Amino acid sequence: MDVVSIGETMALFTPDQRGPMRYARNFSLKMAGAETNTLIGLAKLGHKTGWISRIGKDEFGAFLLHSIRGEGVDTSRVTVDDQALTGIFFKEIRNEKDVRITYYRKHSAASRIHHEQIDEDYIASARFLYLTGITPALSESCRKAIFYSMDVAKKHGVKIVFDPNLRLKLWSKKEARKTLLSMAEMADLVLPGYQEGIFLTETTDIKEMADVFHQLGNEIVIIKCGEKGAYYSLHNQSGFIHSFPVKKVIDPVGAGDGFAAGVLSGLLDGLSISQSVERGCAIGAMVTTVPGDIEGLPDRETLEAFLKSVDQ
Ligand code: CKP
Ligand code: MG
Repeated sequence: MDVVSIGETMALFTPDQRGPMRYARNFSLKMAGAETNTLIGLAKLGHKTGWISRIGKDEFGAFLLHSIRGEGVDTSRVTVDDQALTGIFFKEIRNEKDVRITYYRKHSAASRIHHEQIDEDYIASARFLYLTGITPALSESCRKAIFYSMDVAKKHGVKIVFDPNLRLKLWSKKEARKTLLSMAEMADLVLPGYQEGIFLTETTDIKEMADVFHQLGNEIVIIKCGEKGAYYSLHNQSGFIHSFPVKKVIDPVGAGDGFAAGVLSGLLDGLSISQSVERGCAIGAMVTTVPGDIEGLPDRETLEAFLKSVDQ
């Protein structure tokens, strides 16, 4: 395995028309979950990825399993749970700056992820363990499973990559800050968005922000600045990569996960940090140009073509 991840993926409904969802009558069904968005992005680029999760023994669970497996992600460590249902959520796009998410995921099958289902050998076989701050917000058993998986990764020298993905609809600021900082302390690479960085470090200065993460123990810090680009910092070097222009942003959700896929793919290919961040920015941009979280993730050929088109 190149990258293994743990988290919840849900059936996603988006109204077929823009504007308040109360007037929507027709919805499109897609799937989304930060962790599988990244794993699928990596799989499309030819990397070996595996997903640890729980789904309900229901039709949405079957839909997720077929789709994720179909995208080339290993699902052999996904448990089918007959005691709870697969979570669903709605994405209401009023305009590209006003996207509203409504979750129906409380007590979902994935919220029952348990440390006893985490296969030590499976994590040990990976180069990277990729985690987000969404999973520990789902339940106490999820939080335990996440910390257990990080202990396993540390024991076997597997690098931990952490995207805080702050979701204040799932927990309080106090709980979120405490848990996300403890996760960050165990990570080798952190990928916060700029606003998440402010929340966790209480500074708006990007260099100071990176230093706080370095002091927590992070070797590589990459701060995502949305349409501006991304700042990266290692102990002995830092830099800023400008984002790629896109004609029109259709749906910004999932860009961060695409970015993570690009960075990880670059590192797996042996690229430098700046080149890896550049690949992250390219994929993040591509994801925003189509509706849905995974539909814009490129294969190698599409990525090359995109990079060539912006070069000209
Ligand atoms: O930070 P991003 O916009 O890249 O993340 C989006 C994902 O997992 C989305 O797929 C959704 O299912 C979620 O974050 C979530 O649980 O909020
Ligand atoms: Mg994010």
